[in-house]
Parts: sequence; structure tokens; C-alpha cells
Amino acid sequence: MVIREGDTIAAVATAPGECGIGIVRISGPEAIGIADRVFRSVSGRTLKELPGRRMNYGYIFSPDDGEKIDEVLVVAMKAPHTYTREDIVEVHCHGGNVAVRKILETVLSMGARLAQPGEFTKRAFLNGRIDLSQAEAVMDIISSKSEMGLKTAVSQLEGGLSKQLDGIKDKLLYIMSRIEASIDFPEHDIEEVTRDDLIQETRSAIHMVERLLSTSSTGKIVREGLSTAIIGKPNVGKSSLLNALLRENRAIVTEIPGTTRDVIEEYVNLRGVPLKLVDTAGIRQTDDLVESIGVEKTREYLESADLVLLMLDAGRPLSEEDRIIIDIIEGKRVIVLINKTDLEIRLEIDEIKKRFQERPVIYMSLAQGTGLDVLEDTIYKMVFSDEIRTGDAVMVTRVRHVDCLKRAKKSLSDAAAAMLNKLPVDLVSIDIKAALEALGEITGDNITEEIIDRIFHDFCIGK
Ligand SMILES: Nc1nc2c(ncn2[C@@H]2O[C@H](COP(=O)(O)OP(=O)(O)OP(=O)(O)O)[C@@H](O)[C@H]2O)c(=O)[nH]1
Ligand SMILES: [Mg+2]
Repeated sequence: MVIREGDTIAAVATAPGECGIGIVRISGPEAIGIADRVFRSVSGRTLKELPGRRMNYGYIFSPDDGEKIDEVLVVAMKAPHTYTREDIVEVHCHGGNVAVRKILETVLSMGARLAQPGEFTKRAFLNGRIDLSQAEAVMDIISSKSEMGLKTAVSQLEGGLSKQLDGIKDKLLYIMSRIEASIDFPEHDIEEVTRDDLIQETRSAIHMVERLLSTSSTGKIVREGLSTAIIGKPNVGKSSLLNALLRENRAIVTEIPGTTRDVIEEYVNLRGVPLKLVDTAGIRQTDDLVESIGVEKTREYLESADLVLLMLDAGRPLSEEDRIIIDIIEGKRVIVLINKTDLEIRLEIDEIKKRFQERPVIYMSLAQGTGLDVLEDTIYKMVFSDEIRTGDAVMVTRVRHVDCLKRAKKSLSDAAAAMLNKLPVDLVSIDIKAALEALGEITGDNITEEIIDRIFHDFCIGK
């Protein structure tokens, strides 16, 4: 274990605004010394003298004029068994902006440096307490949008993904050792039996990488949410659907066509799946400037949507507007919703069914509250394959990981092909090494400073 000697950093770890408590966090070799210069415990003892990992009651004083700044609880944690593996002090003061900011300023004036976003977690990684995928999981826990997202991130933090990668890496190291042993043979080639065995091993490694990759589309949705656009002509009930899924009256609903003029975006938790739900302005030709901008925006959202909920009105025949919309959404992942089934049916349902043969068509009446459960069920099943639904919590959630896995798979396929074609062993070993490196990038075994900086740049301050 190598602890890197860094400077001492400090930041506010709690969110701004009026609240019960605020926490200023300090980490580094001078953390306890700096805290002792501004903290007076009621017992009169310093943090250096007091036992660690206990809350100590007292006050923070201004070093300039000796004025009390706030009544606090302070905990000191000695390296190496801490979040960063350095000495850490946390000052728990009253919430709100002033006390917290004043204490941070005081700590900085004593020689600490303001931490960069994610710098505490970066130190935990650089000091070897967690690997890079676990560091990323910390951020995913903080920004998780559903229970499913939280569960996946916690499993990743516990090393779930790292363990699966270790299994693949072990296999590759075994293959490497066998190849290196055969290099010693005079003919400089792999023996027939060994070759068959190594091809088997490589294929099994490819299979393991593929299994991880197969979780990535669900993984991305679990982390970022499924971007879902409700599309339809004016007055079909789009905003009514948003409200029903949100279980609150978020969007204005009226009988006047063209009620929604802007795009409304809300997160909905659908059985653990986070939906980034977008209610749009009904698409139609219009002379109204505001509405036409809304319609333009709708088209833009449509472009980036993962899923389109196409809403049609059961009580009206298909109109020109419906047909234009049906053309626009060609090629997208679509669920067709036939709303207002409580009215007399005038929609050409057979034509719709024929047009959307492969796609789910769901009947609903938002006025009567029917069809919502079928919709929820259909979306859930779309997102989660059977395998993922029945457990197996390890999921690949980040584009960065997907990229590394794809590179590993490519190198392994090249290695297998080289062995089959009886190419020189050195070539095989180059490919296996490349695969090992690509997998190592996920956990940060061999990674450049630049990539590390880019990853931690997205973190929040104080974490
Ligand atoms: N009969 C009946 N009326 C409904 C149903 N769903 C919604 N409505 C009514 O249809 C009207 C339009 O609903 P909205 O949800 O505002 O429709 P919209 O698609 O958002 O309309 P725009 O924002 O104008 O594009 C309202 O008067 C709703 O009460 C339904 O299932 N049956
Ligand atoms: Mg609307």
C-alpha cells in the first residue's frame, strides 16, 4: 500500500441551502493540526489528544479575533482506515450558507486548499482503497435516479463489476503464461494440444466479455433513465398521461387543442426504472409562433428519444396530422397508445394494427384510468430481459466501460483467429496483452492522468 503524500484539502460536503446541519470535510496530513487551531472542545483537550472516530462537542473560533463562529461536533479519523486513507476531520456545524462558508474559509486560511470536485474520492483511488470502477460507483450512488440505479451502483461499489473483470483477467493471465512457456520450445510455436486448449480458453473469455456487454443497454437506462417522448396530435391526452404516470397534476390539461406549448420534462419512477418522460406540444401545422416553436422542439426531442409513446384518439378517425406523425417516428422504438376508448370508436384500429404489426398497441382510457398498468408492464419488459430481471445485479452502466469491453472483445477475437491460423505466438500474445490492458482501464490499473482527471471532473464538490 502506497500512500501518496498530498497537501491538505477541504470542502463543504453538504448541499447548499437552509438545512439542519452542514459538514466541512478536511483530508490530508495537516487535517488534524489545522482543525486543532480553530476548534475548542468543551473538555479542553485537542483532537490530537482525544480518541479518534468520536464526536467531540465544542466551538469553532475565528483565529483573527477569537470570536465564536458556531457550535459544532467534530470527528477526527486517523489514516489509513478512512475514506481517503489520509487523516480526515469532519466539522458538523449548523446548516445554512453562512456558518458553513465561514468555517470553510477559516480552515482554508489555516493552510488547507479548496478541494476540486471529487478530489476526496480521487485520493481514495490513488491511495489504492478503491479501484476506478468503484470510484465511479460513488458518483452513481449520489446521482442515482431510481432504486434499481442505486442497487446497481452499490453493487459496483462493493466490487461486483471488479470481481467479474478479475475472473476474465485471471483467465487471460493463464493464457499468457501458457503462451510464454511455449515460446521456449525450439520450433517457436504452440503445440497442437495446447493450441486447442488455448483457443477454448480464449473463446470462454470472449463469452464472459459478451455477457457483460449484454447488460449495457439496460445498465445505461438504469443509470441515466430511459428517455421517453409522448407524441401525438393536439388534444389526444398526452399531458393527461404524464400526470397519470407522475401521479400528480404537473401539466395543464384542458379540452382546448394546443394546450401544451412547450416541452415538459419529468423523471418518473416506473417499477424501479427511471423514465425521463417528455410531454410535448401536439404536432400540427400552426400559425401561432409560440406553438410552432414548441412543435419544432418536439421534433428535436423525438430525435434523441430512446422510446416513443405514440398517442392516438380512439374517438376520432385518423387525420392528416396523425399520418404525418406516424411518418416522423418511422424507425424509432414505439409503443402505440390508443386513448379515449371510453368514447365511441371512430379510429381505424385495424389499419393501425397492420401498420404497427411488430409493435405493442395498448388500449387505454385515461379518463377511466384503464390501460396504465399494461403500459407500465410493457415498458418494464422492454427494458429488462428475462435474465436481468431474475437477479444478476452486475450491470455495465457507463459508456466508458462499454468502450473498454468492446476493445477487449476485439483483441480477444483477433487472438483466437491468430491461433486458429497458426500465426506466430508473439502475435497472439500482443492481442491478449491488449485485451488485458483494455479491461484494466475499467478498474484503472493502467490509465493516464488525463483520463483520471476527466472522470473526476464530473464529481460533486466535497466527495
Ligand atoms: N373522454 C376522454 N377524454 C380524455 C381522456 N384522456 C384525456 N381526455 C381529455 O382530453 C383533453 C385533452 O387532454 P390533454 O391531456 O390536455 O391532451 P394533450 O394531448 O396534452 O393536448 P395538447 O397539449 O393540446 O397537445 C382533456 O379535456 C382531457 O380531459 C380519455 O381517456 N377519455
Ligand atoms: Mg398537452
